[in-house]
Amino acid sequence: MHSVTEKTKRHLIIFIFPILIFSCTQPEPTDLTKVSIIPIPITVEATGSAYTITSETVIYLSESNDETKNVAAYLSNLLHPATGFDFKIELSENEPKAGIYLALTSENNELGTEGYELEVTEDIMKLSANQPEGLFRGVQTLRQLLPADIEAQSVQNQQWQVATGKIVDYPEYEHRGSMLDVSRHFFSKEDVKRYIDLIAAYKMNRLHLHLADDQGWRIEIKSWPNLTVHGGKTEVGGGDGGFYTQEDYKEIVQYAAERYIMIIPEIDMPGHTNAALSSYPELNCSGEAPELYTGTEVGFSTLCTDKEITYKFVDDVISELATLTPGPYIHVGGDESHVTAMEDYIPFINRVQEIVMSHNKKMIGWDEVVNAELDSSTIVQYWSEADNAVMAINQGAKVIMSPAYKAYLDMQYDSASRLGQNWAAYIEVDEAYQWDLASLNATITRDNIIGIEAPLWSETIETMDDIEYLMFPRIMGYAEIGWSPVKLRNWEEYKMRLAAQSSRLKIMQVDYYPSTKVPWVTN
Ligand code: NGO
Repeated sequence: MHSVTEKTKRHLIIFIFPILIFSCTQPEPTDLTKVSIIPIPITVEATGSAYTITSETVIYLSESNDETKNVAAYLSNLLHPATGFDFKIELSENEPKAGIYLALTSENNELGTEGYELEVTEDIMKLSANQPEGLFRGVQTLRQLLPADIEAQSVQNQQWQVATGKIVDYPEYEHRGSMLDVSRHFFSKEDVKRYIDLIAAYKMNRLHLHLADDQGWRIEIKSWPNLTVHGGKTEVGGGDGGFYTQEDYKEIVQYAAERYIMIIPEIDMPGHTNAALSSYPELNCSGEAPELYTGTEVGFSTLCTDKEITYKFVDDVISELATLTPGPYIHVGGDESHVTAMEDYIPFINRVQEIVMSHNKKMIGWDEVVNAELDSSTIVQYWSEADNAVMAINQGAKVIMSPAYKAYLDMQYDSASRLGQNWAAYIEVDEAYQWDLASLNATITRDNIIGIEAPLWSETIETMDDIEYLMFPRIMGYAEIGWSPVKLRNWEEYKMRLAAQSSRLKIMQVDYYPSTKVPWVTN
């Protein structure tokens, strides 16, 4: 199929021979179609030769603005530690003869805002896209085309070859993300940044932060300071909690934006609110504040839905959050409000939806919010009841797919997993991969789905290593489910691509779960 023609053979001799003389490392394979790329691109054509990045390589930009310069700097920072090269970044409106060329074009409509085209010859590596965002996604592909050692943080003495050919690639779904629960256990700003880097590597574009729950309130709200002073003090198990100041939060939002990832903040209500109720007695129907909670039960707390102060509170919180949030969404939770009567829950959600919209944001809620009267701009996150997702669609709302039995990153892989829960399912790496968003239910069709989100709830996890163990390798499969069309996805083929990622993950120091379902390749 991808036979090496006589011409490419000659090229191989001309180009690889000098390399063999000057270095003792083996050249990388030069068949672009054989390189493991996750998520799998739409089309890949190989031309059987190689481009080599050297200390002389220049990164050229077709247009110089803050965003393109940012992508070029990101690429240069990515390549610098392992290569040791200091890349010059230069403007070149016309295509240069050699080097790495990041070009904005408007020639290819099918690429949309996130798509890219990568053309590699022996002389030039040309990445083109309609938007800087597409260039950024393309850089993630480029990264996987280089030897795994490119991820090393110290200089590696080897050849930096990329197989020649052409890739055209764009996402299936607009919304591809993960959720991190920073409430049950608090994770530092640095951990969140690493989380962002890890999902960015697989072209995800959303990070939903679960910022408040029974066990902790994690975002500074200046008009209600006790939420963090008191409500952020602890976490599951009784350890020190923590919270993000608004400055920290802005830094996270900015860091994510530089990687074309939208932060979606969530304040869960009216249930899952013990930390808030414990911080302000007036939010309780009894007028008395409960103790802080460090267990893992759910469904026991509720805001007092018929007190006016409750809506003042919600409006203040959403107002500050909306100001901190450049993206269009505020997530208001709405799940498992088991101690809120349905006749109180419905008007509460209706009113909260109005508040969110009054701050020019769109509401997202867990699937129970379908019991209320949803605005057509509201998005429903399906996690528990398919019937709720169907009700959402019947109300004209779009759906984010996070069915717990398929997409929850906190589910154990199997009964021996050292972390996680199993109330929804055990989710092995193959189970996590082998499903299609638009085929779970006859009513939840492609048109009604904006994408996928894989939530990582943190009842059982405390450190970045713990996060990585539950996250990897499943997150790579979820990224592919969101990015690649279903007709290109097949477990038997995917597991080989995944297996080939193991040295890369090791060099990235990702503490992944070494599932026996995957024939891991260790160098
Ligand atoms: C449920 C619950 C969360 C738990 C999680 C654990 C939703 C939307 N509400 O998902 O509070 O942390 O399960 O898997």
